[in-house]
Amino acid sequence: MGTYDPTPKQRFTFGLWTVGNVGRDPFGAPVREPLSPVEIVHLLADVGAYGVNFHDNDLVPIDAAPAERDKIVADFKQALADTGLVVPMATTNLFFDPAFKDGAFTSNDPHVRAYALQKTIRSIDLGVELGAKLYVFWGGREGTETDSSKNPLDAGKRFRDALNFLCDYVRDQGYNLKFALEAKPNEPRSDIYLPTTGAMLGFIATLDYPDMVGVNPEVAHEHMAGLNFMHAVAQAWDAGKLFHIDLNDQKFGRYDQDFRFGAEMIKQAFFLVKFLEDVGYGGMKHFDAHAYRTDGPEGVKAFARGCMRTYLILKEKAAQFNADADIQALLKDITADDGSYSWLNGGYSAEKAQKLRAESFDRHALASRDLLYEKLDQLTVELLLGVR
Ligand code: GCO
Ligand code: MN
Ligand code: MN
Repeated sequence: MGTYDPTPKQRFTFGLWTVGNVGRDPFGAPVREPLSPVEIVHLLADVGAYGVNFHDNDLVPIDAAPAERDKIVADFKQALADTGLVVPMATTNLFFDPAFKDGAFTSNDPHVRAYALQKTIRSIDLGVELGAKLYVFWGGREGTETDSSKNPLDAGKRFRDALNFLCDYVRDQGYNLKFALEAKPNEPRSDIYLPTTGAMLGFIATLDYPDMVGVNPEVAHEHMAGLNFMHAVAQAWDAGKLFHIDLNDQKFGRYDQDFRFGAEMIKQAFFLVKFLEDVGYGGMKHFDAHAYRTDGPEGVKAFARGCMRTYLILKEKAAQFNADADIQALLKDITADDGSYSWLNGGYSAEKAQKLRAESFDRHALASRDLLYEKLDQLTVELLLGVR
């Protein structure tokens, strides 16, 4: 058994907005004192994180004067230097300010769209200045309450134009920066465009520089829609598009709960970690979550440590699964191949199609096989419950 104490080499990251979350919700006021960005960097270093990510306005308030901005950025850089934390990812807040109430890049108002582009360009400059190699786009307000207000084809075109413009900006500046699109089905808008990771993957193929753009799937966002997150991650991985990942947890179908990783759905979290470890995902493991509103400063640290510990425990469980003789024997049986149909591998040919037509199959025999997935799943559950 390992110690499960996180260290920077495991590449766990948090946003300023995660451990910095003050516990405000639509029904209640903040319950925690705000922490400065410098305090957050030190907190994250204390708990063993590798990096810290931010929205432009997590770091620099939207109405900061240039001198104030420079001081904040200098202090933040000093905290990074003092702790060794890095900034792998940055993003723009295009959802909080009332100017974005009807969207940013997809707003019906060209002035709002231009402002969103300007804000993003400035924020990209700031992210790159602090070392970010990845830039996330979560279109928090890119949606509708009523479809009488906006044509989704116009919205899609505007979003595409904005991303193309920004890709060209990055190329023009010579920045070493890639983009990752983050889907969410709803909240805060009633409907948000491109609501799933799969939708984002389809959209990326329509961009001018698809190679620069991948996805940032989030557990909670696929779970809000009742979907299997690991399957979405696998599709992104298969497409070479898993540029980043937002780890957290939540119950299916609820509001965006942003709970500690593994707090709700241990089995889903296990298969996710197993997938990431089995394929050798080498990107950042970012926790986009926050502590329960019931908790104060100690609870926030327990939350951050808990996210990372659970990941490391599940990583150990995944190795145990891969080494478990009973589980592996079952898997070997399940996937056994006697080679009878290896002639079908390697693609189509007219001869193969001809030969296939002539084959006869015993459907009853095919159906009669007892797959023993019950046994396999129970072994998995017992492994997770710690009795294997
Ligand atoms: C949310 C989103 C955000 C984004 C963040 C970075 O549901 O609030 O997940 O936390 O991840 O804006 O783009
Ligand atoms: Mn979220
Ligand atoms: Mn997120």
